[in-house]
Amino acid sequence: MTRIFSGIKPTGHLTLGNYLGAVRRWVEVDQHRADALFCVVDLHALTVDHDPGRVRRLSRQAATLLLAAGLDPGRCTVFVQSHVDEHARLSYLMECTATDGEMRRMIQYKEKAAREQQRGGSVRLSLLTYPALMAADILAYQADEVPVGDDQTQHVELARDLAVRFNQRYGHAFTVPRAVRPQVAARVMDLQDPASKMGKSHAATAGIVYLLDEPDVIRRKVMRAVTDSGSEVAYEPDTRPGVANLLDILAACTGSSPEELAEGYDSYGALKKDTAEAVVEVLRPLRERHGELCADPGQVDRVLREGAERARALARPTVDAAYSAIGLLPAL
Ligand code: AQP
Repeated sequence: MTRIFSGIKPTGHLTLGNYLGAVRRWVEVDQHRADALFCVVDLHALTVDHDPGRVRRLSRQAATLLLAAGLDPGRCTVFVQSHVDEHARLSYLMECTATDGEMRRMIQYKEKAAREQQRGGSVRLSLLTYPALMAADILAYQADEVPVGDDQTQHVELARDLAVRFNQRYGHAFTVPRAVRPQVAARVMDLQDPASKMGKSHAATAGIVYLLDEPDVIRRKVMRAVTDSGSEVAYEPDTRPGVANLLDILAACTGSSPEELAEGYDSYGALKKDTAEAVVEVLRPLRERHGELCADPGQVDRVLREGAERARALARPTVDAAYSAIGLLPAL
């Protein structure tokens, strides 16, 4: 059976981008067709300036939202990365397999390092080695597929390269994974800055729809979305990214194509109104279920405990074998 691994970072409240670009597919497709592991990758949240209490709260919230969105622990494994030591153990072997140049070429590293420096902060070493940990996340489970949005495909490519290199040097240890991207809404853009993706860790929040935003807040954010100077609704992502983003979001929420939708509108106002309502409706059941799960915290605890146990049992033999293959003396 195909094995899938994917993760979500507790660096902020989950957004519509996370949902349309990743989580919805995990729920509707991936957990039904494969042996799927979904992980709150909390170690990755420590690669930039962080508040310990906030990371803990966001980790819990992310896990609860994944269940609220419809991940079913009877069908898939939901767990927290730091609960399974094998991620950090294997990450070191990946650092010993990757080169400094490969890490520095990563677009996300360059962007985030620049952001940290602009803020006057220093760049953590773990930001540079982040892709080694991500490769470990994937390879520890012998994952065949990694469903990700556009922003993460470069990291999955590197994980592939590291798997191939390790296998060639030390004997077959890892499945070589591949990135799988959703057809629609692979990249949801910020409503106020359609040149940037809607990212949960961004400081300016007016263009970001959070999964737990109240319906009226969602409506306000969508109605205030930046569009373009023209007035005719057309799907032209390169020249009119603001309108294209709204059409992509509406298409993802309604299962239509953005080009077809564009033909049905003659004003930005009507497009925004329908987009806002579509987003509110898509998120409504998720918000309700989140409320129910918060009232029963024992249920989330149980899912995370059992998820970590299963993940550990899957990862340990692979990581032990990799330790031995690379030349380390097995513990007695
Ligand atoms: N805007 C987006 N559109 C489509 N997919 C997205 N994803 C994230 N944003 C969008 C996908 O959601 C999954 C989990 O994302 P993540 O936690 O790795 O990244 P993030 O939400 O983008 O978090 P940050 O902290 O805001 O990100 P950065 O690191 O960019 O600062 C992934 O499959 C991702 O592709």
